[in-house]
Amino acid sequence: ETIDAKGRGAFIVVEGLDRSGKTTQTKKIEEALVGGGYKVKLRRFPDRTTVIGEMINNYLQSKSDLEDHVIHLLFSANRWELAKQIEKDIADGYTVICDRYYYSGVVYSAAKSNPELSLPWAREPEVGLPRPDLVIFLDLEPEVAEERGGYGDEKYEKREMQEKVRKLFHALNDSEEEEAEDMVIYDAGKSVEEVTKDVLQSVSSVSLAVKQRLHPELRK
Ligand code: NYM
Repeated sequence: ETIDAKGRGAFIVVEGLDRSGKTTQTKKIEEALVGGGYKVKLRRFPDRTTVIGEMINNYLQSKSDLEDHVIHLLFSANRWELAKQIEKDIADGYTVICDRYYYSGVVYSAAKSNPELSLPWAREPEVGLPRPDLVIFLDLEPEVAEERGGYGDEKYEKREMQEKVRKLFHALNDSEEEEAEDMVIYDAGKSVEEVTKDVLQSVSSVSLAVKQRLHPELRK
């Protein structure tokens, strides 16, 4: 059966700890999909090219200090300012592969252990953003991440914070929330080739399902 060229693209998110190989795997997914004849667009959050993205960048590089709720809302606003474009790309048939999304948004903020910024509070500003068809979580022990040449010197790139982030990603995956339905966890401690092989299995089946209209609409 021929596939309608006007079908939408899939929305695929790659999540994980710092140094888990997200950026490498995002590129591998892109190569595989392009090779399979899909139209692909890559995105990453934070998108540091916008005015809001610049504020986030200054915060991450400790050039500015922002109150916890403020930086949380800026990360969210950075997604909202690009949400319509993502929806448009998907409707135009592009498969959008996104390096981090609101799963990082929720988990990194909640990992600060600010009693006024709980996980449920952190989720609220994200409600209504386009929901991915698949979220790949690249799981890595913080010890292994450190062996991979250590973290950079941006905010959050410290062992203690990474441990909390990892716990919260797992908690989200074990929760009753819809985030849990979307997430597939892969062991990012394996070689790049092995991780790619694992990841591409999920990516291929989701891309095909979307192409065959088995996932009819992009959800919110
Ligand atoms: N981060 C990323 C957040 O705290 N909230 C968010 O919503 C997003 C998208 O930004 N340590 C954090 C996680 C990372 C940092 O990301 C920069 P990257 O992928 O290193 O550019």
